This record gives sequence, C-alpha cells and structure tokens, in this order.
Amino acid sequence: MEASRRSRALKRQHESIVIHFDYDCFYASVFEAETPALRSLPLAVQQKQIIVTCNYEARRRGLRKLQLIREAKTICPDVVIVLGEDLTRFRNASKELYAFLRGFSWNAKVERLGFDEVFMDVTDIVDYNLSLLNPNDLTNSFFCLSKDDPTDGFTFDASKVAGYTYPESSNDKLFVGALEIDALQLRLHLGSHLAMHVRHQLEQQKGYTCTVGISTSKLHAKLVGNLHKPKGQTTLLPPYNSDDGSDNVTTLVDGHEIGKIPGIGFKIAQKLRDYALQKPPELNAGLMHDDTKEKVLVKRVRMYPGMSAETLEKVLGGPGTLRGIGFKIWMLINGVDESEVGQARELPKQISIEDSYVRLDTLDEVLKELRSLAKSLINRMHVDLLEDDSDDDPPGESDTGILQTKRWLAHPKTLRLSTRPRPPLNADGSRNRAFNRISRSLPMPNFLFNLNDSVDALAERLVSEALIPLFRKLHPEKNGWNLSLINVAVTNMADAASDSKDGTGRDISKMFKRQDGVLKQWRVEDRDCPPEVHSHDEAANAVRPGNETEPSPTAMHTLSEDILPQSWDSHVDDDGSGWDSDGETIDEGSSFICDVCEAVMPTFAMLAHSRWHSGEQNP
Ligand code: TTP
Ligand code: MG
Repeated sequence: MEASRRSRALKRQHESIVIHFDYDCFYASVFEAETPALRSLPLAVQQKQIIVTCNYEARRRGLRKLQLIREAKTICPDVVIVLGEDLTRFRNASKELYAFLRGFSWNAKVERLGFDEVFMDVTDIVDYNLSLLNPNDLTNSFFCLSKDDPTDGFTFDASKVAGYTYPESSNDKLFVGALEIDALQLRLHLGSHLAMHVRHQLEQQKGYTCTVGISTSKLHAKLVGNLHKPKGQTTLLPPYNSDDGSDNVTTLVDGHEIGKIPGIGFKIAQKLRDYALQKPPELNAGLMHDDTKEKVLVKRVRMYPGMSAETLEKVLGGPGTLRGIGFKIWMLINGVDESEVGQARELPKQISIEDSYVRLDTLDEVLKELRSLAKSLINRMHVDLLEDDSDDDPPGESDTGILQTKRWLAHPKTLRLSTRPRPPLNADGSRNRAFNRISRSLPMPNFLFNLNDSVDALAERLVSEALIPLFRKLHPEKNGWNLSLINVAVTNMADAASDSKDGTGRDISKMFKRQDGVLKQWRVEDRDCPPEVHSHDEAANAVRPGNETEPSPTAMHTLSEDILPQSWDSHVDDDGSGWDSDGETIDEGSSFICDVCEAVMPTFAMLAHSRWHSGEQNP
C-alpha cells in the first residue's frame, strides 16, 4: 500500500521541474563582488575566531570552512581575512540575487532558503518549450525565455543534458524521433539547459557562481545539486521509481546520512539513529551531543526489518508531534517530497530579530538586550515595510531623521517575545542542547507605526510598555533563569492596500514605475531578519548602545535564523511541519554555541564544526 502511494506521489512530482541554486562560498563571493581584486587572492571571512567560509583559492591552499583563524594563518600566511560579523551586506546581496533569479520565472514560484539557496519551479517554462520542440531535430532547438517575445532565448541541444548527470554514465543523447523519447527525461533536459543559462547570466551580470541541481522536487534537486561543487550543475536522471529499489532516486537518497536529508530535523535524526542501531549512536567524546561517530545511512533505516510508516509513527510520534509524522518521514526516506516551491511574496510574513547568549541571567542584562533588539526591529520594519509615498516629490527628511514621505506597506498585528532558557549542566559537565523556545504575544502597539518619533524613542517605549511586561509573563521569577536566546518579532502581517490616507488603496502601478520599486518588493522576502551583531562581553557592552563599530573579536554569539538553511535542522521539525522557509516555524536551534570553544554558529554548521574539533578533516 505504502509502495503504491510512493509511486503515485513520484508520478505527481514528475509533473514539476525544480531547480535548486546554492551560491558558491557565498559570504566570500559577496566581498569579491564588492572588490573584484580579491578574487585571485586566498580570501577568508571571519566571525569571532573562526573562518565561516573562504573562497576557492583559499580552499585550494588548504583552508576550510569553520577553521580557527590562527590555524588558517599557519596554513596560508598570506590569507586575506575580512570581517563578516555585520550581516547587512550578505542580506542585501541575497535579496539582490533573489530578485535577479526571480526575473527568469513566469509563475513566481521562487523560494529562498536561508541567504544562499533558492528553489525555482520552472515547470511552466519547461512545458511551454517542450511544446515548441521539433522532435525530429532536437539538436538544433531554441529555448524561449518569454512567451511574448519569441526572439528572447538561446539555442541549445535538447537531445542531451547540460552539465553533469546522476548517475554519471547516463548522459547519452536521446534517440531522435518522438516515440523514443521519455517525456520526463526530455523535460529534465530542458530544465538543465535553462539552469545552465540562468547560472551563466548570474555569473556574467552579477559576478556570482553557484552550484545547481535539477529534478522534479525540492528534495531531489537539492540532494543531486550537492554532487558537483563549485560551479557545477547536476540533473537527476530517470528512472525515479522501481519495485526493487534500483531507481536513481532511491540510490541517491539511500547514500546520505539520515540527518542530511532536508526535512529530517536534528531530533528526528537522533531517534532514527537510535532505532536503526538499537542503541544510542556512539558520540565523539567531549563534543556536542549531536555529532555521532557512527553514521547511519538512509538505506539502513529504510531497510530496517519491519520498517513502515506505521513503525515510524510509533518511533517518532508522541506528545507534541504532528499526527502523520511517521508517514511523512517514511516518504522522505523513500525519496518523496511533495512540498511545493513557495510563491514569491511581496511582503515578509514576519520580521524577527534575535540574539543568542552564553549566559544571560540578570534583569539588567536582559533590559540592555531588549533595548538593542527593539532598535534593530524598528529599523528593520522601516527598511522592509515602508515605501515612498510619492514618486514625484523629492522626499523630505524630518528632524527625527525619518523620511516624512514614507508610508507603511503592511501593518503587523502581533508583537511576540520569545526566549530559550538554557538547561542546567549535567552531572558529567556536559550540557544538553536547548531546543524549546517559550513565547508570549501582544497586539501590536500602534505607536510603533508613528514616523514622527525617533527610533531610539520608539525603542524605549516598546521596551517599557510591551517587552518588559511580556518578559515578566515569560519569567515571573526575578532570577534563577539563564537564557540562551531572545527573539523579538512582529508577525501576522496585514497588507495596507486598503488603508492609504486618501482612501483609494495602494497604487500598485506606482511600485513598478522605477526599477527600484520593483526590486523593493523582493527586498522584503526575508523570512526572518538577523540581529545586529552584539557583544555580550562586558567591555564591549560598555561602548554601546548605538555604537556602529565592529564588535570585539572576543565577543560571542550572534547569528540569526535567516542564514539558516533549514535543510539540516528544521525543515520538518519535530512537529513535522515540513519545509518552511518563511520562518513561521523556525523556532528551534537556530543558532548554536559550541561547548568546547564557545564559538557561535548557525545550527547547520555545528556538525562540521564539531568534526573540526575531533580532528576529522573535511575535503
Ligand atoms: P554554506 O552554503 O555552507 O557555504 P558557502 O556557500 O560559503 O560555501 P559552499 O561553496 O561550500 O556552498 O554557507 C552559506 C554561508 O553561510 C557561508 O558563505 C557563510 C555562512 N556560514 C556561517 O555564517 N557560519 C557557518 O558556520 C557556516 C558553515 C556558514
Ligand atoms: Mg553555498
């Protein structure tokens, strides 16, 4: 029964063609795009005492992501190190590149995942071009990029895939002659040529290279894309389905460690490892609790005696999990992901700002952090939710520094404060990872939409009138708690289309008058916004608030959830909520503090980080 549901689901997926883009060494590329001379030098991006990424010249010379700065300097003394703690430039580049990719889409199904990944559903473009093909002369085809302009496009050879394929040996030319052609394969060919074109355009026009996967679902496209990094693209070839597990989807998925499957979160992966091994997996001593020495491949879980959706429901289900989690995970380990590529939206669903801490346990410190988060949140709301009210009048600036001619594109209706209390140390000195956030919400205070008051004044009022009362509800005790994270968010976004001051509603055409306006609507695609970089270090705190200087290199912790490719940790969190790059469900483990060196990083980075501590070298 399950096998036939799998095969039906795979057939449904065959109707879609999905491309996954992953920018190569993203942060380093952002600096290179700003200063092209850096391209030929070994370049590393520093956050705290760690290299978060480095360019391929640096990798060629032996540097790796998540290496300690001092080690990198020993290996490559002439490495150029740039500070990457202020995330603004990465956020902006990510939005700009997203807008660029979005420009190729007809159906606006373009979804950003973290800063440096994008999914694009190109089914409509592929099917349109399929209808244009001459099956008797596939080699001399023309790919049309616009329905309105038949000359807008490029010539290509539709009889073969552009780029690499999985499996590798199968990139044979198709038989010419309509009846010989497998429709899915031909559509994948078209997808691969479109991907190649977009990739080259991105490189030529924006200066960024990326690694790409082409298949029929987000899961397949992402997994297959990883095979040829950097600057590579890989297409997953049919067959996708078989009775005996010999199909290419099964082979591809089977070879991955269970925790590497997008959609299988950290907790679920641990439970599956425990189950497949019939004991907790061996850990790397002294490290975080989620780096297992014993790797458990998907195949081992899938082939475990008695494995079924029902079994998984028993293993994974329980209080706090979604019903049906067993079936969802069963489908995933069998290579089925029915989630759609999200529709590009003009406005974010929410804006949230957060920071994480090694230790935050006094009200004074909390107050300081709330002030700073409130300020960042208000600034972010101004950037993402305001538009120029008039294109004709030059914008005037009030004495508060805020443009008087701005108006709100949307009004969030809810203000939410969340914290993540840190669990106490275990008897052996280790500490369990803290997963659970607790939250309280209030209706959005109206004064936050006031454009006449300064950001500082608004932030002060937000803290005293809303955030402190919310904090008291979350933590009624005066002390005894120790927080590892605070998040302040505005959610429940209501479009302001019907409440313009003249009552005529929002003039959409105005937004398209200038390219700026067009770009702006994509600029607010963030599913969440990173916090400013704060220091929790006392000395550094002393030079705040409002300082614009780089934080001290000893300062700790600040990374945010919008740089978190959820694939490793949160696609299906333990509530089974599925891929969600809009941030509504990213409430777990968004940043992580290493127990060994106290470096802070996004959760997806921590396995690589712990491998580094254990001396295991990444290629
Ligand atoms: P990745 O996609 O892991 O790395 P990358 O794009 O730099 O390199 P690759 O070519 O191998 O894909 O991460 C995307 C960005 O996220 C990366 O450029 C920097 C940032 N990042 C951190 O901030 N902290 C981390 O620990 C890691 C691994 C990445
Ligand atoms: Mg990348």
